[in-house]
Amino acid sequence: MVKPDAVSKGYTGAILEKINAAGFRIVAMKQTQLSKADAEAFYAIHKERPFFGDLVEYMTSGPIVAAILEKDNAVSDFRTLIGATNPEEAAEGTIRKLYAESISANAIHGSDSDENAGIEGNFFFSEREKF
Ligand code: 3AN
Repeated sequence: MVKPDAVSKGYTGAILEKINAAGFRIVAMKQTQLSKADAEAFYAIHKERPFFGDLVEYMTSGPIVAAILEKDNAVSDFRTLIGATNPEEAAEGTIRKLYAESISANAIHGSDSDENAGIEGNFFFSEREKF
């Protein structure tokens, strides 16, 4: 998911180019905006964290771009491509180093396991939207 900070600054195209160049295939993609209920459900795993309220507010603040990506070792390779959660700690050349503002407005989300990738893909897309 390209997050609101990156979409609003016009970084979507540059980020998708890096994703394509890294060998990911786009299975599904759309620009949409999360409701409060959507964001609370998507980040339910973080609901006890002190930053949950701010995270939901931020994730609903503007459009996001959701995508399903396919590649061998996709979860791990995508996390390498996006860099550390905190852009100050992200490696040179990673998407977060290049495009993120801060630990909360950090440009992009990537699933942390194959299981969650399936759940998160189904959150945004129906079966007939996956190619
Ligand atoms: P990642 O997105 O790198 O997997 P998670 O899953 O630990 O990181 O956190 C989910 C999201 O919550 C992050 N992308 C970030 O926007 C936000 N977040 C994580 N840690 C913090 C924090 N310490 N302060 C503010 N926001 C945070």
